Amino acid sequence: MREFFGRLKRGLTKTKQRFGTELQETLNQGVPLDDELFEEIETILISADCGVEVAEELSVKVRERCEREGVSKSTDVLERIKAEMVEFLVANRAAPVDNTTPPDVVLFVGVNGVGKTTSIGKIGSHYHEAGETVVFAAADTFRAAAGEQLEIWAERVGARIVRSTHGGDPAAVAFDAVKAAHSRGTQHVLIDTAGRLQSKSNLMAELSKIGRSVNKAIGDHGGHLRCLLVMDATTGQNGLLQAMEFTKAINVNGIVLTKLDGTAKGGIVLAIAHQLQIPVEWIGVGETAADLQSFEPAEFVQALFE
Ligand SMILES: Nc1nc2c(ncn2[C@@H]2O[C@H](COP(=O)(O)OP(=O)(O)OP(=O)(O)O)[C@@H](O)[C@H]2O)c(=O)[nH]1
Ligand SMILES: [Mg+2]
Repeated sequence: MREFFGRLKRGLTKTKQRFGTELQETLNQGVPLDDELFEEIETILISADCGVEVAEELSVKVRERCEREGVSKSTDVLERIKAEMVEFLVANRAAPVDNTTPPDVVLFVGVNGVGKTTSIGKIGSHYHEAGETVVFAAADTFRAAAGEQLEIWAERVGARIVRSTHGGDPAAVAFDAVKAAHSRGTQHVLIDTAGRLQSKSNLMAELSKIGRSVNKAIGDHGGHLRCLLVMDATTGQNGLLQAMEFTKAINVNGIVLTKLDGTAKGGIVLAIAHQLQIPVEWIGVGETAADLQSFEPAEFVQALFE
């Protein structure tokens, strides 16, 4: 548990310096709780990529909470900011995964390079360590090296993998992986997809086709399809726009937010909650399997200020 929190804190160092430290320094000066202070708080929130609307909303809520709770010293405001941030994030929390009808089939989508394949490897590792069985489906048949990359993760993690030849039909790979899970009683099917095809409409059409194919495989034999959108935290507001392209085309159930260790703008977590209204399920705070953690609002906020 401590180890887990330590990694989270380390991974959030850049954001912590930008966000946590700046807020703390502002509030530690013992300044009056006036318009100027709440504007300053807003500015810091915006600079951490929370987005203007979230920054305004949070700042208003913090101010109201301070009044309600009779806070008179600026040094006591930080606890209220933390509380409002946690509340904001909890409101958008992920529903528990439906384990009643295995396999849990997860389609990973997102633009190229965001960390889909790596996240599948890491999440597979989490399940494996929890004693659960996993099969990977290499449904990115577009990029030649994609299958090998997933194969390496499968070996490392002790997962099975279903592959086809380069240029093969991704929907068929996904179908076969679900069938394989049925026949072996495997609990999780993690499906890797291409980040880039000839065009964006091709990509969206292919993802829909994979979804239909999985649902056909689930058929009478049971299972549950979810789609996780992988986003790169370092791409900030631009990444949000790209994400919206996906959510318009397909039904996305959750977000995997990678590379939080590489950005000082971890406020993007709040912007996602607000703009996409899709829960963040996993966050990536580094390169190793243990650096992909399930997202817990209270821990995340705590790590930003410790
Ligand atoms: N620092 C850091 N690097 C990460 C994280 N997640 C992924 N990466 C790195 O990001 C790079 C791209 O990851 P991939 O998993 O290949 O991305 P992808 O989405 O599968 O890319 P395509 O298959 O080309 O669409 C790799 O070098 C990963 O090691 C993270 O949380 N932190
Ligand atoms: Mg990939």
